[in-house]
Amino acid sequence: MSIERTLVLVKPDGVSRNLSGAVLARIEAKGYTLAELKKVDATREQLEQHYAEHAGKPFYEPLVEFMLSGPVVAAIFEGDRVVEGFRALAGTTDPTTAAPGTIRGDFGRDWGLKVQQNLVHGSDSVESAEREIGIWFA
Ligand code: DAT
Ligand code: MG
Repeated sequence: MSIERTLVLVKPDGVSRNLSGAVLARIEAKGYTLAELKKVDATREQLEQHYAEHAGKPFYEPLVEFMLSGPVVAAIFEGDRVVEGFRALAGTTDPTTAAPGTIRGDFGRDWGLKVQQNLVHGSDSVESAEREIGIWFA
């Protein structure tokens, strides 16, 4: 057993489409435990820290602007191997091609050159999770 924590964000597209509950329900149904939950208007500073690895990439500024376009729902989930478990639930980055059965694959698609509208963020490693939890739940 390796009990981990992961940082989940329901992005502005998921919140504005009233899908926050559906997303959280899938994570709980998988057997992960909700530890913290809040709705938050992200700041540019938070997003620059959160997405620091992507600074300078062509999609970085549109991504930050998108994340500022409305509230997000931030959650910490706990469980055995929850980091990779949630990434599997979320599906691959591009919602158009994410596998059906995943959050991105079932609820998302490319609404017009907007891969960033893929409903959810999930930490990609235990180390990333701890860093990101510090940004959103300081
Ligand atoms: P993930 O969210 O699957 O971990 P990532 O960390 O590579 O993906 O990128 C962070 C976010 O940036 C991603 O959720 C959506 C956006 N993004 C990634 N690649 C993109 C691209 N080629 N064009 C537009 N947005 C992109
Ligand atoms: Mg990522």
